[in-house]
Amino acid sequence: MESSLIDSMMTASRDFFRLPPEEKRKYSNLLDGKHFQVEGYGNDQVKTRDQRLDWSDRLHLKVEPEDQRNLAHWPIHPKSFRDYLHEFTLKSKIIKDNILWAMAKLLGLHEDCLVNQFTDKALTYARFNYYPPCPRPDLVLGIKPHCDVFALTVVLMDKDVAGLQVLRDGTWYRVPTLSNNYNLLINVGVAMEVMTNGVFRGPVHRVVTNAEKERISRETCRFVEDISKVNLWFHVTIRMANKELLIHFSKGMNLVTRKLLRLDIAELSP
Ligand SMILES: O=C(O)CCC(=O)C(=O)O
Repeated sequence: MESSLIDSMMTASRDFFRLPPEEKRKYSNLLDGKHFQVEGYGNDQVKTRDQRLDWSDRLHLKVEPEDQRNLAHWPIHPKSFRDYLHEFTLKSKIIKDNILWAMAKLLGLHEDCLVNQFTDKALTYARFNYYPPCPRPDLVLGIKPHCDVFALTVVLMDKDVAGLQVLRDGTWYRVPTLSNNYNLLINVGVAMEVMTNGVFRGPVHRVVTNAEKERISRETCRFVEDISKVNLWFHVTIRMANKELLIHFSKGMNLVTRKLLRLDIAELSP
């Protein structure tokens, strides 16, 4: 992906988050100011009165299939936001397809196996995260610990400010920034973990806040249409292709539910 496109996308995202609140509210994720919907600009869905909220604003947009875009949620300011997002979506798809080919090869499967799981009806969402400076980073997270439920996520990270952390064996590891470059990070989601019978794992991750600096990230996440069907198909294929890859998940949806439940219960503290 050209660095000029990455720069333009980052600048357009920053400019959007700097718009006055009344302008951003035109794209609100609260219908009639009350009813939460996934798409649009805003914060977490508030489910309980004592819920701890994330220290971040988000803009969430469906970008694929192209004919299902709801342009009412797509900002018209800054002016080129929509064009950059369209181009960024196309380029991210090429990156994801390349990664899916490589992953299939690593599994000893035909290189098209994973790519073919995504028809042109597969959903892709773009999510823009804005983390303002936070006076008490010890008390609040930018995003709580979670696993992505999607198949693959391409994350475009802020080049100056780190914040993303990954959990491994009970320890949080900081994902560094690469100086002078925007980092494109590929995150494996739970759907991919299910599809590959756990060979590729979807990591638990979180975002910490920063007392002085704001941070922005932007990502595109790809869904499979029906995870349970994909999983069943893969059970057969992987078993045939590589005998030692034993099936360790009987049903994809069970794994997704278990992982999310575990996170809910543990509510891993910062
Ligand atoms: O901000 C980041 O670097 C990652 C964001 C993230 O994990 C998410 O949006 O689910």
